[in-house]
Amino acid sequence: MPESVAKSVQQHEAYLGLGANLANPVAQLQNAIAALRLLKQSTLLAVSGLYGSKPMGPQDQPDYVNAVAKVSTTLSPLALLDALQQIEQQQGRQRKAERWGPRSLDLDILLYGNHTISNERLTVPHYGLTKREFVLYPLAEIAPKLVLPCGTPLQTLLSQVPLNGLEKLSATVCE
Ligand code: PH2
Ligand code: MG
Ligand code: MG
Repeated sequence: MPESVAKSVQQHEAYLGLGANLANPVAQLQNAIAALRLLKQSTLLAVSGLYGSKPMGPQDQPDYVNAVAKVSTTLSPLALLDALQQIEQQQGRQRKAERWGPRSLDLDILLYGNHTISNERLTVPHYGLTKREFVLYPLAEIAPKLVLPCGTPLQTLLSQVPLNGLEKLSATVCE
């Protein structure tokens, strides 16, 4: 079979978490969204507003800016992860040992269709998805009726997780 026929072209809808708290976080997220528009084999379908959030983890770090984006992609989960890590690198991310420490840009795969994935590089759904207000509320803005692969409606999780100071910022994302 020719390679062009053998290759899978299945589209998957993936939700991505964006976060930053260093080096002008609003601009970091705006630039990341511009990069996601150019992501190979993918189409950016929706982006939430930008949200200011209190740091989870060490408290001696700046507040974060968070958002969630939805893409349709034919990239495999690991190819998508590679592409996201490349964008993090391009925007000057320095990987540090400190868990939950400050960062100029963090791009996480929250959901990849209805798949559950567990290997040494990637866990999907993202392990923090169900507990983090800065993921759940932006996600609900673009996918209010979403049901997680485990069968739990997003709205059920929202009712269990307080805002914890989360606020939508007036800064916008370019069309
Ligand atoms: N990301 C972290 C650690 N803590 N806190 C907020 N508010 N938002 C984040 O995106 C975040 C965090 C590490 O990924
Ligand atoms: Mg993260
Ligand atoms: Mg990450």
